[in-house]
Amino acid sequence: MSKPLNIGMIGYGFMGRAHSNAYRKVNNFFDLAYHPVLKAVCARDEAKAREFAQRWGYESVETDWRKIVERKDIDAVDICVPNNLHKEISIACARAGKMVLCEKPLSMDTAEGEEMCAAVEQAGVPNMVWYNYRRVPAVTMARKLIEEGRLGRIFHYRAQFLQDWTISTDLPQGGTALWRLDAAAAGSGVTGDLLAHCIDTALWLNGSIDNVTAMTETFIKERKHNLTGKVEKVGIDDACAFLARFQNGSLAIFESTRYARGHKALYTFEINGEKASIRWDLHDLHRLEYFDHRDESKLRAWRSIHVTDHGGEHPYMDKWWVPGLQIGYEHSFVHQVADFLDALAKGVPAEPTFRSALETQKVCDAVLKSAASGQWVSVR
Ligand code: SOE
Repeated sequence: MSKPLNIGMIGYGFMGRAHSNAYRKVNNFFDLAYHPVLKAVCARDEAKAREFAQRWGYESVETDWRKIVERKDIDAVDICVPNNLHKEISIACARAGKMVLCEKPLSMDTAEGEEMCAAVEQAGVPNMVWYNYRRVPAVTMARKLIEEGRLGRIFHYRAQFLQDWTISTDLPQGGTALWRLDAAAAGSGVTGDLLAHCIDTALWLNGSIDNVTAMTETFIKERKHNLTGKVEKVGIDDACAFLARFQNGSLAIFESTRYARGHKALYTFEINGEKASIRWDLHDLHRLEYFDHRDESKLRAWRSIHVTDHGGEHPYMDKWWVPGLQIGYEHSFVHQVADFLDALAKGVPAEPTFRSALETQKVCDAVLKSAASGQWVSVR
């Protein structure tokens, strides 16, 4: 019999749905010592919170997040609200002895992130940040191939995250669904929202980054603000590109924008090693492209591995359908919950912890600092 883990969810947007779906599905597919119980969802708008609770099966509703933190019947709090609220809620949860699962990015900046790490570590509460792309089976497999030494010495890391949803000058900033355009709520634009994903994956696959040089641009300088009703200066970066040097000596180039007409969520990375290369594309997320120079020369080519096989060789896939049948975006969240519950049972940290996610925050801060100064900036 698995033990209940009572969840309090704060926020009910896109990520509230992705995480709720994961909590509901996880025990249908994974054998775990715990099962999530959807105790309460919290949102300021009670009617909307009730509608969400009914749709996803939450037992109750709160309209003040502090109530979730105070409730004795909640073990773990899931924070799915804009970035400017992550710190206050996480620290309150830690002080109340609650486990914390926080949506990415960890915080508005490194200084806030440090406080959050101190709070969860002092309280000794399990904590994790939702960098879900690590749990796409093809991405997890990329890590296995690198760990096995198949690529040899790494020379290059290349990542992009391209979108096109903010090109219209009429799009307002601020408020529900549009807080990602408001610097006061988001902290930054594509750097904290999209490059944070690329950086988290890169640090996980290729180790630490030493220094960076970056450029950012805000193409639309003013937008109406939904909360004030006034036209206000836009404070976020619409696009950001940076060069980086990894501690292992490899060179990297990262690019992200919300102005790449035609691209909705094109997250890609490519890694070139001495012996082999790999590349991955979110739009084809169940495939891992692999080139191995050690192959017989007449057969040497990029192969496209359909990461759907069983037998433990293709990560997570033995938990799903039969070999050859693929899974999608939402499953990365199911895997992250499964790993969290498994780690909880074993009494070990679930990655990325707040402390690991702080490394991504440090790189984001260095990138923004470099873009402002025009200088190379050290991450340390
Ligand atoms: C932005 O459009 C966004 O939803 C990010 O906030 C998510 O983290 C990313 O996974 C997809 O794009």
